[in-house]
Amino acid sequence: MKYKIPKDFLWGGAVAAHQLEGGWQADGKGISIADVMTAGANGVPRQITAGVLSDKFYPNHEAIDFYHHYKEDIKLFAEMGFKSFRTSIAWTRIFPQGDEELPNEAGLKFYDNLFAECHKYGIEPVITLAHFEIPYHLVKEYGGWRDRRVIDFFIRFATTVFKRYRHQVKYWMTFNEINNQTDYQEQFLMATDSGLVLEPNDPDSEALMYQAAHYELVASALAVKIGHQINPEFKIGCMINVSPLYPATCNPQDTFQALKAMQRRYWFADVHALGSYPRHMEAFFAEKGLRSDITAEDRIVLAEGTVDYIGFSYYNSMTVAAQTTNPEFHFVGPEAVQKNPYLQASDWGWPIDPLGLRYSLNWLADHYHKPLMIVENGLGAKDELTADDQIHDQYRIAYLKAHIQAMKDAIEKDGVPVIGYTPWGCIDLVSAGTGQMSKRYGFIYVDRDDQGKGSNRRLKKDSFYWYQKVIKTNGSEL
Ligand code: BGP
Repeated sequence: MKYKIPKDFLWGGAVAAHQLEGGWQADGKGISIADVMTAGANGVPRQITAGVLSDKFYPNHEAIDFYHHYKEDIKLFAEMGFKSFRTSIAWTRIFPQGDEELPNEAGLKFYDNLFAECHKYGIEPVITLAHFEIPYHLVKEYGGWRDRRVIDFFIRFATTVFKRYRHQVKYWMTFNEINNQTDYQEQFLMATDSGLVLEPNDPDSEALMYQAAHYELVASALAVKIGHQINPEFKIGCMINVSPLYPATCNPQDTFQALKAMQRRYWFADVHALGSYPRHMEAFFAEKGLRSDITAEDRIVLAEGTVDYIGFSYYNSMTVAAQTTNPEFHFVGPEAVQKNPYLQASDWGWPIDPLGLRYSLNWLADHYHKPLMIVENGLGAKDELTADDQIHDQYRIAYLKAHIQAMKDAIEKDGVPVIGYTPWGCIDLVSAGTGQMSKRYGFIYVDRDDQGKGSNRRLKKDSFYWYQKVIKTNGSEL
């Protein structure tokens, strides 16, 4: 029998609470790390301010006001034929400060309503627990995930929502792109992944990253265990950013550098899926003298709380070359990354590589032998609105078509078990990396600009009708 995209395949779209909900103070919501991130631009980093400052613009505060538009938006997703909708539960709607004993009922109610609206159309919610949304109070008072007590606060949050939505939500993910912080020199990635707000070149950043990541991995494993007790039907996954690393040349030095870079970026998935640290990381910690607080009890938890599936984002591949300054082949970031002469790039400089998605799917299947879900993929691009309210986004269709074809090849020719595809930003939203609205991913256009001005009206792009057909034909017509 020929391998095919399964009949119950979870076609859909993905977003995150802080990038679209707005309503940053609605119904008792607290301030999250995303609420203190200013707008950046292409090549201009976002700043993380010390609290909310009155003279700064914070694009996530209002975002696209999904908080008040969700019924209209879900109706549009249903019209496209979505079977699933990936979003996150904003931690600060449920526990505004993060360390309270009791949850905020009004916040819980919002997600009751949101999930009911999804189910009205047969749309399965796929929920991320932590998507760059740690309560700012935990950042300020505890220093984010460097503090072991944050595990308990996270578990209280996870347990609360697992219980509340045990009949509404089946698919969960713990930490969004937990491995972004591999680039520990990038302040923004440390803040969004782990609530670590550090000075540039902080000499402790590497050690702090491994400590924070460990506590997150323990929290994730505990959540998996608790979730399965609350509802054994739950499918709880991890969420890894996958950008496969290619060697710049066939020089063994570059090839070995690429291998070490893969190890250094993807060990997080080993812990999530296999339940223990890979030996190459233990050896690396020993060699570097990095001594995190990792207890024997933690190791048991990690082994007992392995994930049910691997959720991952894929936007691009990366290419690396060995550096004479790095004879041990440690992957230390930007200086090793090269331009790939075989690939075009997006306007934001992200290489476009559909075969890299097939490569990633094969690599993940070989390593983890678990179902895979592509929970983010897409092209951030500038859209132009015509005088008669059309958006002819052929470039987006071309990108998605090539990537879905690559996914189909992986399923049909390579036998990779893929259970869903939720392209990123199915409705235009605030970019995480730049804070821009003009970096658009959606099938649905939202009339709002980088300064937060606009009517917020929703319009269907050409890609809306194209994706509708893809879903309707279960991927046979692209
Ligand atoms: C991932 C994040 C998303 C998202 C996406 C696109 O890293 O999980 O939150 O925004 O990338 O990135 P950007 O918004 O920077 O274009």
